[in-house]
Amino acid sequence: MYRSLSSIGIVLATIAFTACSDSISANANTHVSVQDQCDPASFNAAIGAGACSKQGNMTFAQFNSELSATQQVAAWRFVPPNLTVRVGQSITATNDGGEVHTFTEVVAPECHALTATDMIASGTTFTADAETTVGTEHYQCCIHPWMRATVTVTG
Ligand SMILES: [Cu+2]
Repeated sequence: MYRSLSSIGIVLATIAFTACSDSISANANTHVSVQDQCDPASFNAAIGAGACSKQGNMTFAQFNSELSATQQVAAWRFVPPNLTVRVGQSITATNDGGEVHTFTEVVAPECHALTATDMIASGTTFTADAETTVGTEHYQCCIHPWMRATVTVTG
């Protein structure tokens, strides 16, 4: 009898552990892809060498045209824009674009206090501070302020 009860306990513990890790990985939600479509020839000509280090399909003129018309450029974005994490988890942001971006948690003046370590070079990954409180947090790229993500932090 003891033996079967302890076996059940092990099975239940395994199910609980599996369910727990499944719910974390099913979210796949602690990672954000930072994206843009900068065309290196025109961006580097306009901004400077190295401004765009990956092959994208939007010229600098097209970028400015869309920005002027809509105050944003849709291809410059965080994917996904909405994430859910638990307290204690942090979000990593990989720059899959060609320009430098930031992934900065914003409440008020964070974008005015950036340092070199906040810059996410093309092809690199940045890990934000672990979330410490339940609630809703907002992140943005301080260079392209329409690039935003909303993070729901659960207990
Ligand atoms: Cu950006």
